[in-house]
Amino acid sequence: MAVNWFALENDIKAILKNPQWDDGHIGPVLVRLAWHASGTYSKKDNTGGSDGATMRFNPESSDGANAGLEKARAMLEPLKQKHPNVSRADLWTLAGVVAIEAMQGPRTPWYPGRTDKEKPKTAEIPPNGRLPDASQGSSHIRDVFYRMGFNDRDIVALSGAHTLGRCHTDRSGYTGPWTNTPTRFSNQYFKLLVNETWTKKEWNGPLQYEDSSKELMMLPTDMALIWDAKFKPIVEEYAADKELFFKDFAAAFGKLLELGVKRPAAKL
Ligand code: CCH
Repeated sequence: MAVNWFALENDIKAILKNPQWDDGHIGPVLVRLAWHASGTYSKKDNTGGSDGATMRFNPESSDGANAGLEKARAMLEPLKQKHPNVSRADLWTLAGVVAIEAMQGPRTPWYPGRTDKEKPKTAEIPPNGRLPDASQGSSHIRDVFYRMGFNDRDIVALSGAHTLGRCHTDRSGYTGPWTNTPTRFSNQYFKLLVNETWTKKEWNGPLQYEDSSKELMMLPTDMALIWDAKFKPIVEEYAADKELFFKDFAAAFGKLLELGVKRPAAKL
């Protein structure tokens, strides 16, 4: 039986606002789930990516980079039960798309057709360490995103998702939001990177940066975008032109969600 995509999207929209969750909204963590499910892709051997919904299995489920995402997956599970014909791989990626649009972002091109692996062989589950390490710099970011098939412009555009959500000491070890509007998709992240003065936060946690109000944060990988001579002009473009950022983000995020999907290539 076919999935009623219209009803499913409406059901996703209906669970986004949640007073029990950070900032009253689960959209940001759903975007992170869609990204981490997809960002394990390696173009070298065409492994990883969202197809298979392999994040349910070890070692991917216990990758430190995925800490906290079990909660996001659990929040989507009732929708899987209500729409049994949707694969979790489609549900997790679509939820990220619906969340961004509901938070006033662009509509990302998205296509169904992923299937769930029920008993994946070890080789079918991406190993730990494929997702970026926030403590590192631009050469690491390039290694990770070039492995997926992205270029510098895509990397900067995708990083703009950090306009949403926040860091948690019990998940990544970092703390705080990047912007004052963590549930509204915008180019605020780029504006802050360009216009704020960022200094090292003095605390016992991992190295992160704070703005002059001490309420907002940047990871070392975020700072790398303005310290790198090739990334910086792209950050400045997006800081100055929200529409351009939205257009480039939607294209790059759409490409991310397609990585490794085993069906006839979707038209992007
Ligand atoms: Fe990210 N991200 N991300 N990120 N991320 C974190 C949270 C979010 C990195 C590290 C972190 C992307 C790229 C990178 C989101 C979307 C995207 C956290 C905090 C770390 C650390 C996790 C916690 O403690 O809860 C690094 C490193 C990179 C690249 O180098 C990309 C690409 C995307 C999407 C397109 C979103 C959204 C969040 C907020 C999650 C939440 O729970 O609020």
